[in-house]
Amino acid sequence: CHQVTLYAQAPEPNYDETKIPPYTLPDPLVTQSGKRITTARQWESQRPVLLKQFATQVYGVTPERRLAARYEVKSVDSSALGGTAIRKQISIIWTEYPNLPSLDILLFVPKSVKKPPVFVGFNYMGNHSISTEPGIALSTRWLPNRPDGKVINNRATEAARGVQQSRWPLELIISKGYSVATAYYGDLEPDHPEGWKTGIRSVLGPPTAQKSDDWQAIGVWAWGMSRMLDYLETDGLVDARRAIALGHSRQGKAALWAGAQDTRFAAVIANESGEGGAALSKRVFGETILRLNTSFPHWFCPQYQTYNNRPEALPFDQHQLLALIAPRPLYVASAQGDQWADPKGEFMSARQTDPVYKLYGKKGIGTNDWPPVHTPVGETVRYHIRAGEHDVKRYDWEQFLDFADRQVKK
Ligand code: GTR
Repeated sequence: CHQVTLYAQAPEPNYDETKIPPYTLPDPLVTQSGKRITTARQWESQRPVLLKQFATQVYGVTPERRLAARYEVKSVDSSALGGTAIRKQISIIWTEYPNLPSLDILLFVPKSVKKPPVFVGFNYMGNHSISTEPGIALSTRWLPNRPDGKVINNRATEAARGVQQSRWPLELIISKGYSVATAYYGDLEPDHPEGWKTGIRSVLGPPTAQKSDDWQAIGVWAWGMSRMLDYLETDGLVDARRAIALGHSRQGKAALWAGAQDTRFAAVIANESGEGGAALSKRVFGETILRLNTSFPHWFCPQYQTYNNRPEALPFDQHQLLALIAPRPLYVASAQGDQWADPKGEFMSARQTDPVYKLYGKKGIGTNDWPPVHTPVGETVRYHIRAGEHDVKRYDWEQFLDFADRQVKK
């Protein structure tokens, strides 16, 4: 079929630094009309222009219409995680559309802290996958099958509890005085090309309009992070003004887009977000726009496909998405075993935001030298590369928590 042909035509992924075609990155402090930006205020008047570019060229336009929602608290357990945390399950119910799946939030709050900051991020395999606590509802939604049989016929089995708990070191997070709000990203749109038919896009900006800037799945997930934040603003247990958007890989892309659009997020963490996330598109290394759009035709807006095989034609690059987080704290993390995501391109992109943070008197990455593994660099913008594969590990969380202590907790 069409997709397979496209993929077969894609050049072999490049992993050779010497084979990266020369490219020029747009200066984040120069406007499209060539004016130099020298103040934070000028930068802020430039922000909407850039946001619009990312909407029309990459992620699609987020619909403005608000979906009416009702919050239903499903359970509260004040002796979770060995008595250290309150565990709450809340469903966001889309009241105008009773057939739409609810967005089911799982919230852990440390008992030792009043109104703690909160990490907000989607999980990949259902709320039950992040912990083995039996009180967590087993997701009944479509899930990708697992070779170990823990998800069969696209449904979770009891054996799927805790399958991704290593990505969510809850005891560590709680002991450091942070809360966590997560939900299964498939509640909003199951992650496959037909997923939109049972998700938010079936009622909000459906792709049937066939517009080049239609929003797609990454846009939906980013939108969903803001809807979680809407709820958290109503929950007195946490401090929603210190909400940290966090995402790994495709959810790292979504977290960046959420943080760029929704300045209520106090900080953003993008773990191994790669192409279409933190990595520079014009730097041809690992995954490319063509590969991304071929494997995941439902993630980005149709217009993005016009840059397949010609990233040089993009009027901007992903460092400008990162700059849209300024002056808020931003963490970009890579893994050595995840060359597909172009760790060096993620670093260079983060580094490129320094002049924008400087307008606010903030220090960003502060060095051109890509650091060795396990050597985080930067202040308000921080970066590390970890040894090991594409994943979220305890090491990553340790760095995120230290960063949050310095930049968000205060
Ligand atoms: C890969 C994709 C990456 C990244 C990753 C993930 O297959 O090529 O862009 O999103 O999946 O989400 O784990």
